[in-house]
Amino acid sequence: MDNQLYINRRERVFAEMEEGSCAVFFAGELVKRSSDSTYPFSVNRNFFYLTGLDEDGLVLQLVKTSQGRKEILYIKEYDAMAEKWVGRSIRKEEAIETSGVKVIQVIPQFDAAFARSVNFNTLSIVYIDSERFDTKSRPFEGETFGKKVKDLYPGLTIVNLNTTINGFRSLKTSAEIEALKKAVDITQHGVEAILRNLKPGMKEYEAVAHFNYELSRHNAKPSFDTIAASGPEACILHYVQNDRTINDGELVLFDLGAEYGHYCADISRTFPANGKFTERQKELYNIVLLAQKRVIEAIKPGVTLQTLNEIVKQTYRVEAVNAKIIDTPEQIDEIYYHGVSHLLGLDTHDVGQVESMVLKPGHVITVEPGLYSKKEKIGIRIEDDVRVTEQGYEILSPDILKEVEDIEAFMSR
Ligand SMILES: [Mn+2]
Repeated sequence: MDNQLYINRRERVFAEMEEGSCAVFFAGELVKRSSDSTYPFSVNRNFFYLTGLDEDGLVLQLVKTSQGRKEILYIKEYDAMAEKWVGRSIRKEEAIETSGVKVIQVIPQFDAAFARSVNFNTLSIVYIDSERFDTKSRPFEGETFGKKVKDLYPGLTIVNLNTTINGFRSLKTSAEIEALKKAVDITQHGVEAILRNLKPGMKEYEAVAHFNYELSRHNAKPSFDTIAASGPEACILHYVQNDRTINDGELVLFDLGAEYGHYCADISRTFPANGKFTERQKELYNIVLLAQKRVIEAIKPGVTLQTLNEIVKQTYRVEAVNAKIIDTPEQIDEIYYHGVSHLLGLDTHDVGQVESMVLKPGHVITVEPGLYSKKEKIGIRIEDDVRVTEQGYEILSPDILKEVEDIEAFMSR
């Protein structure tokens, strides 16, 4: 993607800012794992969205005054020793080329530069980007920065732009759709590798290894911890132990995805370990598939996620009772206990979602009904990634096997 994309996105942020203000965004820091090792760096997705840059420590500052607009990017100082040990950091020319920001300074200058811009530009508002999902987790850099500014400059107003940028991110451009399709395509390679190798007696993690191998081959990594849940474990929604032996006659539920260029695929499939569904497994599987198809067909602008979820429940109230999975429609919560959709993008559970969210062209959502019968030791989930278009929908993952006949035919090869 060329840098005009990022310039445009920052323009949208500027448009939200008052005159006499600045906005600060952080790429994030490396997180300590143990001793001298750190977790793999994961860039703040809003920072990446605004700059296209993926390196720890970077800071973006946007200033809007009566004199005009200024963009400054702070990168690492050249450090010969660090380059020998951990590799080269981004150079000024590369940062300009990728992000389109023209003024580049080094990170140690940021504090003084921020103080100067507050004093000399007589700023009254500082915009931060602070996200928090619970009260206990480690604060992100935007939150820490906001607290510091409040402490040092009690007269300034702090405004959080997180929801605004999340709103921008929830509507995808065609370049983003292409990136998602690429992630889905790699995921399909991984799923087919699983299907070629799946057999009774193997450990769940062995099946996952085939998936991971395909991802690595395509320079991708998993979007999230892969779920490979056989038999009764499939009733646990986020089962990631993956250390059980897969038995003959069981179904195996896979929930997985490739992340490519930071865009995340999220696919679920449920396969028979020995390559052939039993009649009962087929019966349950096709109920989930029916619900999934009904939901997909209902997707168009104006529809809410709640309505989509209701389609799943409506289907189960009839079909699950007919199939005697439950006795009465009221027992549906025992066999289906999650939502059918979430947004997808730079995050697997992408930002910008609220319960009552109304679909618009450009939204990309998952469609993932599940059905979990503890009694029968069966868990089934079928998940595809779908883009909302002007008229309706486009399935981004149309070629990943999901019909019973197609799965069985593929596995018998
Ligand atoms: Mn999902």
